[in-house]
Amino acid sequence: MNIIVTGGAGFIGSNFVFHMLKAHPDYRIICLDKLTYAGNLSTLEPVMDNPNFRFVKADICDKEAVDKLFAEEKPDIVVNFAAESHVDRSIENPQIFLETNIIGTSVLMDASRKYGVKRYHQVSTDEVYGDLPLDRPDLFFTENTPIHTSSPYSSSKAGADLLVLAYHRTYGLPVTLSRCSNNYGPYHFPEKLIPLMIIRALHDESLPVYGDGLNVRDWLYVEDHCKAIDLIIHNGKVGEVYNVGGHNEMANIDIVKLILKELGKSEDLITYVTDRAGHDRRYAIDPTKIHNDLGWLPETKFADGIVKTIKWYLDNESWWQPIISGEYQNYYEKMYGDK
Ligand code: NAD
Ligand code: TDX
Repeated sequence: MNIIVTGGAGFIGSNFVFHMLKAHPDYRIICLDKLTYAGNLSTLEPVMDNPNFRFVKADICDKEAVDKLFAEEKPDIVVNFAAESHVDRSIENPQIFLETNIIGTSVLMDASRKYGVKRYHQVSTDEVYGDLPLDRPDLFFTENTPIHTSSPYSSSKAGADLLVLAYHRTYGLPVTLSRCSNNYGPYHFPEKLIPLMIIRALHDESLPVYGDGLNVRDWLYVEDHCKAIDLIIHNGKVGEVYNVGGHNEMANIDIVKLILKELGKSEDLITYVTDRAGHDRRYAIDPTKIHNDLGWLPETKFADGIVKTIKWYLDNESWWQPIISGEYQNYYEKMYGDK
């Protein structure tokens, strides 16, 4: 089985590459990644010499490069993780989100049609459903919740989702789609809430909490997400959407306080800053469908996962230290310089 994994040098994609090489030692995994600021080749170092692994640096929007790779590898399955993924960046510069997340998806699907790929899987997000009110804890996102986006990021992901379902209906492309809640774990890029707070707390720097800090996210350990995708590409029904989440809702401020407690740092580091524009209030996934149809359940409890994650960042400074320089530093200054 040949599987092309796009965005495999990023957070979830790299964890998926590791998972697949371990769970299916007879599969060949080909990672296609542009290595944007969020892609890190050092992450994939442990598998670079694996004969069942190949890395190719290319842009999913580059038709020629994508066509060449599909012609060479004749993939059975394509799993598309490649995306611009940070909401705050999409507010600063929406254009690249439309290019990568929508045009890139269409380029991959055109190649999948041309080369008779047996399954095209699109990795999407719960953000396409918009948000839920804080005072209605009885409400959850199901696969039938209407698309109702808030940010340029979520709109670009929703655009891609609609295109994926249209390619299935119009051309009969055998697609599946997963919409996952917030992931956390190793190799999470330090612009996102959990790694950002861990690293800044370690440096005794202020921790920028947006708005009142009461926004709720539904956290899932990244390995559990990878297992869900593995199940969907093998046993999921073509044309279907699967929500992936762990019933693990937490307010941002509680996560920040938990990190400070684990690191033995003072809550005085917490600084409330200007809220994110259009900030979604609450995400909460109903994972009944993937549980009933495919037998998936999250295995890592948040209390254990967050401790493992903090320990990983403490043990792997050599991974994140080079990242928090250069381009990222410029971005950071722009975002937080006046906050
Ligand atoms: P990430 O930003 O950490 O990694 C994205 C990867 O895609 C990087 O390696 C980057 O180099 C690559 N990439 C970007 N543009 C590319 C292009 N044009 N061509 C080829 N490669 C390109 O993202 P992530 O957090 O790992 O998210 C992966 C996917 O999962 C995304 O599609 C995202 O929308 C989705 N998702 C993420 C979360 C989350 O909590 N992180 C939750 C739900 C869904
Ligand atoms: O400095 C910060 N302060 C803060 O309060 C940052 C970076 C974030 N936040 C808040 C905003 C959110 O309510 O923390 C929450 C989580 O923020 P992010 O880590 O940026 O994630 P989010 O916006 O929820 O989106 C994530 O989950 C869904 C991923 O980045 C997306 O790619 C995924 O689709």
